[in-house]
Amino acid sequence: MASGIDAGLIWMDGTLVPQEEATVSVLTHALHYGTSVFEGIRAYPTADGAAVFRLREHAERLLQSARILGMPTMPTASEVEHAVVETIKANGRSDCYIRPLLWFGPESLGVGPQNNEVHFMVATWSWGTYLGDEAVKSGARVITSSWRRSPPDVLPTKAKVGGNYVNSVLANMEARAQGYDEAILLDHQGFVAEGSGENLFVIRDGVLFPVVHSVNLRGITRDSVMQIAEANGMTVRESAMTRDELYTADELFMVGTAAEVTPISEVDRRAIGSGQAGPITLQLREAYLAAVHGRDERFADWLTPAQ
Ligand code: PPE
Repeated sequence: MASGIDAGLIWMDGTLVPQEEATVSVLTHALHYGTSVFEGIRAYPTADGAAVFRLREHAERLLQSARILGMPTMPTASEVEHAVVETIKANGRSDCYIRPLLWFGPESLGVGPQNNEVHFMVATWSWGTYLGDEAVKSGARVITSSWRRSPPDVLPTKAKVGGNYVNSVLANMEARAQGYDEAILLDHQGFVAEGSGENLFVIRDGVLFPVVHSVNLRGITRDSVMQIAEANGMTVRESAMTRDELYTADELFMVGTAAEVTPISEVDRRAIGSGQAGPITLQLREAYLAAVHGRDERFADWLTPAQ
């Protein structure tokens, strides 16, 4: 089966196998009902070789997602970390995206997964800028989606469950079909939630406002950027936001493992600030990239060697 992704060796239930052999049955429960949980992690080259960024936090969030979905068995956080490091080592890549996935298998079909086994894989591949090099340089052009973020009594929004991501897929497809880079989702009352795969930050009068909403994923990049900004002397104030407050921001940016720190230059055809990537945003992007590449000693604890 041809894939445009070159993942090399993939960790499948305890062994490393070539990508072509890392396959599942079409009767896989997760394929029919979205009953998988996943993580997105990155490894970066550092002066001491490949290092995984905030591996423990990602492993723990994966297991929290599994617990939320009610998976009866799962690896331990240390087993997840081991699998990630072994997969990176086996492929000899120092710069890669890492996708651990737990899913209900093909042992039975029907909505209830009581008789389905939980499987575990880790794949790694090269993944450059998430929204394109142009978005990083000049700022992403985004729209407010007509799709709303699911409320927490409909889907467990704190969990990275496969099925939840249909919401993100629809929002992202809508934005791309209209020629934009990404979609921002509001909640059912109109408050800003997050991007289809990113958390949002506003800058106003030199103050950093991480957008807060109870339906958002507890982003690890968001937490990292907040800590970096504080360590660099910025005032950081988590804040709920409305759509109009985005329009009048001095600067706006998105963060995520895949997106890293991506400036936003336009929302709903309105220029943000100067209509370019904001200067403070670009400084924070550089500071984030310094931390993930091991060039900032203050954040050395965030790196796990993988070589
Ligand atoms: N919100 C959502 C909905 C989300 O999917 C992500 C990550 C974030 C916020 C940021 O979380 P964190 O990575 O912990 O900072 N999105 C992942 C999936 C991207 C994809 O296309 O797949 C990611 O960035 O890896």
